[in-house]
Amino acid sequence: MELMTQLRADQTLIEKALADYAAQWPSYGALKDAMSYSLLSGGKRIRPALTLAVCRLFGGREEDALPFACGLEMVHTYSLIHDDLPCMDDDDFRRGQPTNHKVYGEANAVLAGDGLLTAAFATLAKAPLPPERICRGIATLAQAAGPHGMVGGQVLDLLGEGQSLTEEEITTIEALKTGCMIEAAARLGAIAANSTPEEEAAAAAYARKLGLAFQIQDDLLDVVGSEAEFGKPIGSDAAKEKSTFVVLKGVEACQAWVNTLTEEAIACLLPFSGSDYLCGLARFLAGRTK
Ligand code: GRG
Repeated sequence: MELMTQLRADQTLIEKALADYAAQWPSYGALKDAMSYSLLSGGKRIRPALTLAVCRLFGGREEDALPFACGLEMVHTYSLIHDDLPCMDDDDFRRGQPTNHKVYGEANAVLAGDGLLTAAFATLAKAPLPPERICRGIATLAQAAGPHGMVGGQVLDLLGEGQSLTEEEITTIEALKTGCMIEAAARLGAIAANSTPEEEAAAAAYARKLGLAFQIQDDLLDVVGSEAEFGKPIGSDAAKEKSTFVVLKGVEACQAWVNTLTEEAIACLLPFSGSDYLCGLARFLAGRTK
């Protein structure tokens, strides 16, 4: 299937599954609305699409990977809600719409994030897989999302505001904050497919390169992107005096770096037939504008 056709089909599958999970949440106060507002508000669904694609690459069934994919997207959504809070990045817009706390208030936004984080693991637990693989999936996501991964990266990111960081320090922060979840997305697909350890390692290596390229592209869009497409004000990193790859290396060097990392990501999957979609996805993300 052509790249965009497959990506749209994956996004449609993921949207439907997420909406079905959301429909089951209880309507206590604003909780269901606040959780659904951010979960169903036009994310690109790159991480869950990656989970499905890696599962297919290694001969697995989409329906086995879908609960893993959706759970991971719930964790991603919680992280965006909390990241936007006044006590963190204090952002008013995300995906072109007011942020969760702007609509529902801070307490509801905190609780919507907490609800999504918890519901995520219940969702993984429902995967139609043997218990041992469900446990590996849960452990993989917990490792990536928690103190060893995204939460750790967020702490370092907040500490780094207003500081001039080295390339190594920025790389560590971004690998933890963004990279771990993208790597987990690939690993979850491999686990759902019951891949060999070598296959999972190759998918993880691809995802690490992809994750770094994704983050650099995000930094680039904050400088040279269009606010209408990016969905939030341009220049917010500079306003917060954040050390980013673009501050350190400049726009042109970062654009070249994204292209190099993309080709390195693709090289990780060359031994596997049927990797065209994932190769195309890497090139598509390198050219993304939102
Ligand atoms: C609050 C524990 C905690 C963590 C927050 C993910 C994160 C950590 C912060 C987001 C900051 C940010 C903008 C990072 C750049 C890369 C990134 C994660 C972008 C957002 O992901 P997309 O582009 O978002 O996949 P969509 O809207 O498509 O879901």
